[in-house]
Amino acid sequence: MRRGSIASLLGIGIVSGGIAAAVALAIPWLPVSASKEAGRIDFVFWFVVTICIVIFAIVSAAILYSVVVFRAAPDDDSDGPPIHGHTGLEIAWTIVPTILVTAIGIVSAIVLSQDDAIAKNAMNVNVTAQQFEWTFSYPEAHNLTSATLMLPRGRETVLHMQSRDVIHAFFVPEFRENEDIVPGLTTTLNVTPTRDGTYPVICNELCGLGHSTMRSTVTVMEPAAFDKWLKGQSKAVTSPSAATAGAAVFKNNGCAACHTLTAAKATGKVGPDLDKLPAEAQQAKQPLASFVRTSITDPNAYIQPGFPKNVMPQTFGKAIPKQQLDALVTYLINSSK
Ligand code: HEC
Ligand SMILES: [Cu+2]
Repeated sequence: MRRGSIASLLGIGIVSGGIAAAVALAIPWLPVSASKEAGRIDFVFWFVVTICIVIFAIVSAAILYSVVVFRAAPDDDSDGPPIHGHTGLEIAWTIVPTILVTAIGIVSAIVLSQDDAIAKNAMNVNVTAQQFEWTFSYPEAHNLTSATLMLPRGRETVLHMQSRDVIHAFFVPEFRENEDIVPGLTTTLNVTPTRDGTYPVICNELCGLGHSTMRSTVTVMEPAAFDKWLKGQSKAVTSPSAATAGAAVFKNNGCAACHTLTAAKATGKVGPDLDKLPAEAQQAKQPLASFVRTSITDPNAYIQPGFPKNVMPQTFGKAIPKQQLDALVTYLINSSK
């Protein structure tokens, strides 16, 4: 091959590789990375992208060079020269991809096993998924339940995930991880947050009509702030005073987003006004206490006229521990009097 052709091949390769690298780097394709696991997964991602850019540069150099240099003249109708392959080239383009794919496989396996390793001081959180709600609970804090996931920065958390109906999937783009939640199984996912902030929790498995609304948030905070939150809330929800405990359970489980309750300064309008519970129980022809309890644990058992079915989360019956549910019911009865 002539010197000139090697130079032009190199030139085209560098230009097209440069364009591809600029597109990869200049556009923020990924959301911020907020966990140790995400950092490792990003490493695999960029490892593969780099290989792709190099291959792209080589292939586009060969194609563009051939298009220009070997173009047939407009009046040239003759056949091209008969070519019977090139053993050396064929060996090369078999061995090089084999090495690259094996390298990607090894790097991925290392990252997967690092992400799956459970640290000694790992915290456990239970995740309950149900069309179309998330509930998180803290077994180390009297099974305190929360509608949003709170995590301390810098400590590994193991999520133990269960579904009450169909297959869902837990996905936080900033954590890069995705794990299916399958009825009858408990699947786990490790996350070690590294960056304070609030990120979306998304159901990543088409799970029914409300799939796109099956969202919550995860808030990563300073370890000290997290301990304060966890201790404070677990003390509140287990308080012997139903007013304190019930108010905390009401707040943590996101009831205020949908319901009005003056005692809790809640002004939600999606569900019935809970200040009017006695009248609503009468209308349903049920004793107040059992009406309130069943409305929380099995919302579809009775639907308040004028309000939609399947909007109130169905997860509370399983997720909220009995003692905290008792406090919530007492709190609602006392607050609505
Ligand atoms: C996503 C919105 C939403 C959330 C969150 C929610 N609810 Fe509801 N709730 C509703 C809707 C809608 C209804 C009416 C349909 C029905 O009767 O099930 C309802 C009904 C009720 C009722 C029956 C009231 C009546 O008059 O029939 C009670 C009690 C209740 N919710 C309590 C709660 C409590 C306590 C929480 C938090 C643990 C909560 N809800 C969370 C939407 C919600
Ligand atoms: Cu889902």
